[in-house]
Amino acid sequence: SKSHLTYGARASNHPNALARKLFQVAEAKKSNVTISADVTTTQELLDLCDQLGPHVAVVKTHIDILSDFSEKTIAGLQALAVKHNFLIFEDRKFIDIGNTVQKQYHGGALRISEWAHIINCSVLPGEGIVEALAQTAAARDFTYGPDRGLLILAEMTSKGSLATGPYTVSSVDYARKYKEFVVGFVSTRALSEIDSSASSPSPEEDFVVFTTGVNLSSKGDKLGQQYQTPQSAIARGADFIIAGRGIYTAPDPLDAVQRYQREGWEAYLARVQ
Ligand code: 5BU
Repeated sequence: SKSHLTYGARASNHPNALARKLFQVAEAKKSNVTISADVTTTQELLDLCDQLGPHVAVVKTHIDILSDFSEKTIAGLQALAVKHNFLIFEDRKFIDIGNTVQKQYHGGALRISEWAHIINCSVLPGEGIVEALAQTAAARDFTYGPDRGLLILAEMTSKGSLATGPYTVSSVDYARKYKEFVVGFVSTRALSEIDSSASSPSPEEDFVVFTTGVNLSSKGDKLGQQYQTPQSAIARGADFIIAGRGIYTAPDPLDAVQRYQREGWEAYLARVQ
């Protein structure tokens, strides 16, 4: 695992353009925070991104929960991503046959491939889903540049999650097989030690770990969400911590995001020392 190295060192060595950008942004802003911006109107989303943007590396969206998604949503998000130097991750969790996910990723009502730097998918359908999304991203590169990447949903934070065991191992196998497009995982820990019958860790591999379910003031919610702190997530291997309600429902979200930024950065510095 490369998790003992600084983001700067990982940025300079990484073969994937999007992974390099992620690490560069983290280093430049001294932030490994991803805000999960789960609000339901365009105005709330853009206000939140403008207010918290200086303190986060990534904004994670669920674009289908907006009641008023439009061209304004996309244009606004893209402008704020440039203004505050953050990347956009649409947490769409694609999970279908290749032919369907290509249509869900590119075009449709949401036009995800146009504005989301990062997407994620489950490998429950098998490796075809990864290949299909990679093809679509490659085709779009002619227009939108090489800055598109996929995270494989290797584990989930909810109670009783079935994304464990052989499912998680296959997630790692497919990430290694499609490493030009797969930048890493959504998981609760680093997975680079996994050595399976289909794949083994290689010395140069450097998958980026995003960990959800991060909250400083709660242990979980009434619907099965389970939380850990920034410190514990990063000690377990998270490169980017994802927090939603812990930040945007705090009495003062700006103060909260700065607290997550500080704790996340201190935990990172402790890990790379
Ligand atoms: P919260 O408000 O910090 O609990 O929001 C967590 C976000 O991360 C929310 O958008 C979920 O859809 C997302 N999530 C998660 O909570 N757990 C997972 O395993 C995955 C995504 Br994958």
